[in-house]
Order: sequence, then structure tokens, then C-alpha cells
Amino acid sequence: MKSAITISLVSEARGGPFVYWDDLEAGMAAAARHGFDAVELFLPGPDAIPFETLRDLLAKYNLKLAALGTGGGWVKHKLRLTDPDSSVRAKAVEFIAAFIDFAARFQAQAIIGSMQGRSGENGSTREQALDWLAGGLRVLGDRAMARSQSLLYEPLNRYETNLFCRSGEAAAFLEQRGLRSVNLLCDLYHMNIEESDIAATLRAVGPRVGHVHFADSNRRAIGLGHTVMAPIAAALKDINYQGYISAEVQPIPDEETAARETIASYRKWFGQTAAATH
Ligand code: LER
Ligand code: MN
Repeated sequence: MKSAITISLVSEARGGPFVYWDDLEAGMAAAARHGFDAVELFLPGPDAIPFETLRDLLAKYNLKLAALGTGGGWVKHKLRLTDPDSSVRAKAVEFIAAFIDFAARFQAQAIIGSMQGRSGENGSTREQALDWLAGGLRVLGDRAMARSQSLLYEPLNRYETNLFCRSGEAAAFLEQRGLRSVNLLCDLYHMNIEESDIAATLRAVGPRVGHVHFADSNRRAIGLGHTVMAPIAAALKDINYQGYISAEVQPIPDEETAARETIASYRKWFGQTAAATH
């Protein structure tokens, strides 16, 4: 497993669960100082940073790119894969496709979280919304696969989507629709709200776990809430999860405490970071 921490450059997402804000290099310098292996970026768009700039900063701080969030397409442009307007859905696919291409140049995956949208708006039925979601995931999953990556689909809690809130149901949907290049992003904060047993769910969806958001029950750093980590860590080890454990948490009480608590919890539950063993 590998550790990661989030940096947001999307001012419209202010108050959201990202540790570092606004200054990419300062966030990367802090991530490196704390000993993280990688950064996960929340960018306004797929062309927000030139390829060379990100490449050089990653090399300078000896960090990897863990993943790219695409939620800027929702918070900035109101694009969603399940919008009843087909032209909005097409723009959403185009926006995410460009993120997939940019992420793949760093051997990283793109995340579909808030851009999934919800059913029931403008009279859309659940059946329609799931067909639109599957259609988008198919095109985008194929695009990721063509670049040797998979695509990450994130079930969200009930206040953020009504499509899939639980990982088992999302995994069954991916299976039924034959979406083999799409994996699940399991966010422990959403899972704490929606799952009856987080560890049992992780074991059940095992090979589909493609990324983990490492957040406590109150969306603060793991260790600052009441999530019981021991069975979750055991489940991730037992399913032989090899991906990122990424802190998508609020910078409360401050970003330094969030980063320090996260890396201490990561080391406690998963051992040394790859960076620390170099
Ligand atoms: C939103 O709640 C979330 O968890 C993000 O990772 C998705 O945009
Ligand atoms: Mn998340």
C-alpha cells in the first residue's frame, strides 16, 4: 500500500474535504516533508496545470500522482453523467476523458465522484439514470483501459447521490453491466454512513477496490474520529489491496495536524510508506 494526501486548487470547493489548498507547490512540499508517497489532486479542469509543471514538481519532491478528482466538472461547470440533457452528459464525458488522459501520463487514475449525479431530477427515473451512468462509465472505462489504467467510481453517501451509496451494490452493477475497467473508490467516510460492516464489505468487493479515501467518521484525519480501524486494516491486508490510502479529509483543526495524524495512522495500520523505505 501507498500513502497519499489531497490538494485542492478548486476555490468553489472551499470547505470540502481536502487537506492542502490553493498552492500546489506548497502542498507538495508539505506532503513530502510529512513522508507521503503521493498526492491526490482536485483540479478545476484537466488543463489546469501543464504536464511539464506537474512532472517537474513530482520529481522535485519525490512524489507520485495518486489520482485526479474530476469533481471540478460539477462544482464549476454543473456537468454530470446522469443529467437528463444529453448535451450536458456529452460534455461531462468529454471533461472526464481529458482528465483520464492527463492522469494516465502519470500512470494515475481519474475519479468519478460527484460527477455521477443523481436520479429523479427533471423527472429522470432510476432506470434511465443507471443506463446513462453505465453508458458514461463504459466509454470512459474503455478510454482508461486503452491507456493501461482503470477508472475509479466512488459510491457516495445518501446526501450526495442516490445512485449507489454502498460498495456491494456498486460492485454488482459494474459486474452486471460488464464494466471490467472500472474499479471502486472506497471512501471510509461515506462507508461509515452507509455500510453495516465496512470490513466485511471490503472483503466482499475485494478485487474491485481500486483506491481508498482514508477519512474518519467525522471526515477528519483517521485517529480524530470514532471509526474502528483494526478490522478495516485487516480486511485491506487480507484482500491484498496494493493501491493508495489517500487522506481526503478536512484540514481540521489545521492542515498540519491533519497531515501529521494521517501519516501516523497510516504507519500504525499499514507500516512504513514506500518513501520511508527508500
Ligand atoms: C465527495 O464526497 C467525495 O468523497 C469525493 O471523493 C468525490 O468527489
Ligand atoms: Mn471521497
